[in-house]
Amino acid sequence: RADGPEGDGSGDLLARYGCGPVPFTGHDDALYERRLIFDHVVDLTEAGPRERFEAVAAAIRDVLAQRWVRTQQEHERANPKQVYYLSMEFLIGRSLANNVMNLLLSPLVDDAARRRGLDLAELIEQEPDAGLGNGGLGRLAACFVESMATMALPAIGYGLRYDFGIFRQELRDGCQVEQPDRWLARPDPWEVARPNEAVTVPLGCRFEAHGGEIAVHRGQASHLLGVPYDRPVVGHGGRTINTLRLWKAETPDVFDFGEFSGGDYFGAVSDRVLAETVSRVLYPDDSTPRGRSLRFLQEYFLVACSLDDIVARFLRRGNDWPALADKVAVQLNDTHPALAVAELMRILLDRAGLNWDRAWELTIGTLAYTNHTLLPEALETWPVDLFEALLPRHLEIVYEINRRFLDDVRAAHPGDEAKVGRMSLIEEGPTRKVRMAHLAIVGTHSTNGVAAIHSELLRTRTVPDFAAMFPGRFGNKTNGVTPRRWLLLANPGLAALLTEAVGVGWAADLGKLAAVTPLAEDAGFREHFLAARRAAKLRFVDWIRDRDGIALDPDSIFDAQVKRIHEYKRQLLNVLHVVVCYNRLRDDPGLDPPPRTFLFAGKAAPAYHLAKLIIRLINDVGATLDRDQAARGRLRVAFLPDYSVTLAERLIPASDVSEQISTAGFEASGTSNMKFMMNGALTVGTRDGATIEIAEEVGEENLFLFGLTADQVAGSRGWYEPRWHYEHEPEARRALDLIASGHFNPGEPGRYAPIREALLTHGEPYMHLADLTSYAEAQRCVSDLYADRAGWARKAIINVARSGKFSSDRTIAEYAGSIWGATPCPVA
Ligand code: B1H
Repeated sequence: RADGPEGDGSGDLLARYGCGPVPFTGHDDALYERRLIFDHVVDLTEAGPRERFEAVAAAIRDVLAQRWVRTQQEHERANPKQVYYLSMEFLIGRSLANNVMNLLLSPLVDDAARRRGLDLAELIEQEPDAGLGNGGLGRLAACFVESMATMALPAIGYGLRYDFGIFRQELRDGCQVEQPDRWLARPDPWEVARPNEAVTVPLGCRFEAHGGEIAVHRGQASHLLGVPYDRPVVGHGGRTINTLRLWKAETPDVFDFGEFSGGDYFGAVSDRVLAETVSRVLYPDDSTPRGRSLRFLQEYFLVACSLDDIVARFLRRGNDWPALADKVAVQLNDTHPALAVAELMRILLDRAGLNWDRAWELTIGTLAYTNHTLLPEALETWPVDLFEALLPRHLEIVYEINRRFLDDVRAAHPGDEAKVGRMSLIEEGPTRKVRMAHLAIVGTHSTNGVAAIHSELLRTRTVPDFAAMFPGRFGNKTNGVTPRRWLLLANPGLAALLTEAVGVGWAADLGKLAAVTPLAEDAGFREHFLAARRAAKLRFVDWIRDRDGIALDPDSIFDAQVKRIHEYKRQLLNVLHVVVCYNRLRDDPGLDPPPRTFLFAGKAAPAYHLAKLIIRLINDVGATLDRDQAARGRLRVAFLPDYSVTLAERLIPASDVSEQISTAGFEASGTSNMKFMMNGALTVGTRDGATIEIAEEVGEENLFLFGLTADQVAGSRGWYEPRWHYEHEPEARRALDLIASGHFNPGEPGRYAPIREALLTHGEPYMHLADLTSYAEAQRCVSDLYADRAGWARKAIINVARSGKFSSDRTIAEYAGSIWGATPCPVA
């Protein structure tokens, strides 16, 4: 075929790897029926939607099984440099439609479903999201493993198989209520348990868990068992199928029932439950870890299981220790797996018997670290006491790393004990703590940030002493997102139009979209483009009505801010602007701006009270606008509950405006900004994170930038006075006063006093009021442009056309080239 069956560029990819698509089942067209009958023991006509979903998914897994095995065999045979991505989070979402797409099976599956009268859309809705992450960091990991498979890199992702992923968010009276996410309540059709490859994790003590913390019992060592559960990571084109290996914590039978249990049958069985608490639940804190001791154990469990597995694979392939850094590259997703530095040293010293210098050289050469946030409260530290109880040998190693490191610091800066204190791996104080970021920088050969500005701030402000000492270690890898899930799958109408415009191949080579640029001037193309966007909007309107009973007006501008609720992301700035607009409408009923629907979605960390209050405010404002004649039909606010990968896939293609309004210098990168751009939304944003690079790609005239720069924000620290804005800017004052007056919450007038208080505090760190005027001005430009259909379409098309840089394939190519030294290992 000249074109792939998707009409999406897969033909090109197939040509690249030299063969056509493998048929659905190897000519076995009854896989689905067999799965239904034999797995579910149910008559074909009586199977419910969930059973039908499981049978379809199992049939797809049957199709990919042989390719998955073949990928592993090829990697074993070729012994290439193997890449490992260690992450506490993989925010995967659903897999069925994604796997069908990447296997290039869509036409066959559509046809097979049609012949059987199966409603595929209904079956797809049966799959729960695998929500094993909080937000951007976890979704990035999922995009990365997909890109690595697409690019035929020999790569494995390692994470934890949480029984409960990110909590399900319900709204009651406009307030967030957390519910457990029972994503494994029904069997997951994608995972393969491999109990025979379980690994043992020794600990320095026994422990009990209480409320997310552990109590340690010193003196008696204990063990955990790590059981791997493998999930296929299908590369686009279906040639390489890599593995995402997630660890489940269990108790080793021999241990509990043998020497330790001492006849205490009941105690031993309940200890098994205790051990399993280690992988029970994902901690729901985005950007700011809460320092719970059970989390420390989770992090070590991930590191110990994964490194044991990595080393076993390395040796099994016939390699010898000196080749470790030539055959293995381990990327640490933030400091969460930074214990890998101490664990790998322990393996090389105690197991391989290498001397310190050799072990250290190999450790540094093998490991690399990505930083994802500059928020000081987010930099992980763990009490030395916790190390001492659970991982005494690791603490010894950390101390020795620190001793040698500080010797080097002193040699370079004699007499500068202040610097030594700043750089030490140990934070001295009432409780002594290990600084995980310092351990990660010192113990790896590469430290990178996730957008240009972030990497620069990391070097110049957060860890300048380290950047001076190890200048060659610091770099930037601007984030990206996979265009397969976020464009080809999420927006089939636009995807088809792009294929028509630039031909096949763009989905695996997003730079090809640049050829769309001149079509922004083609009136016919603009109409097709607007029609595709309209179709996505209508699809979303239907979907969200069915899901939540929320009725949206597709003739209004869909203006979306969807991300975790956090003060630095400034959902409050958005709300203040909505209230400014509301006041204008109340003042002047003759005003006629284009109707707008402000869409919010996002979860608040359960203990982050102000973030939860922000959710309630958004809901109160939304309900008030709906009741008020002045706003009706012109200005709406909707909070969509339970933001998830699946909701994002539907909402982003339907959105006209992308809100990226963090205080400059606070958002490391952002990745939804890229997804919106790719789908043709226009950005209203600050000069922060990767939004700066989006502006560079599209040109500042093709988005709406506003607000203070990161330098201006940093320069105002200490003297910023929000009251000045309150007193001199009538619209800001009226908006704040209306919120504080109880207008949106007559039943409980004082409800939003804490928000007013926070926004008016001297030195308010996120500078909401300082940016409100320029934000409102940018929003006025949005409304003006929307009235110009052609002008809007032009800019939107240019955004899509220039989104090539933000494919995670580009990001991964940079990691592979300049950090990992890894090359593709195509599977025949
Ligand atoms: C990001 C986190 C994070 N940065 C701690 N840091 C966590 C920190 O559970 N914890 O303890 C969880 C997550 N997440 C995000 O990473 C940044 O805020 C985004 O700007 C960035 O786009 C994303 C991916 O790099």
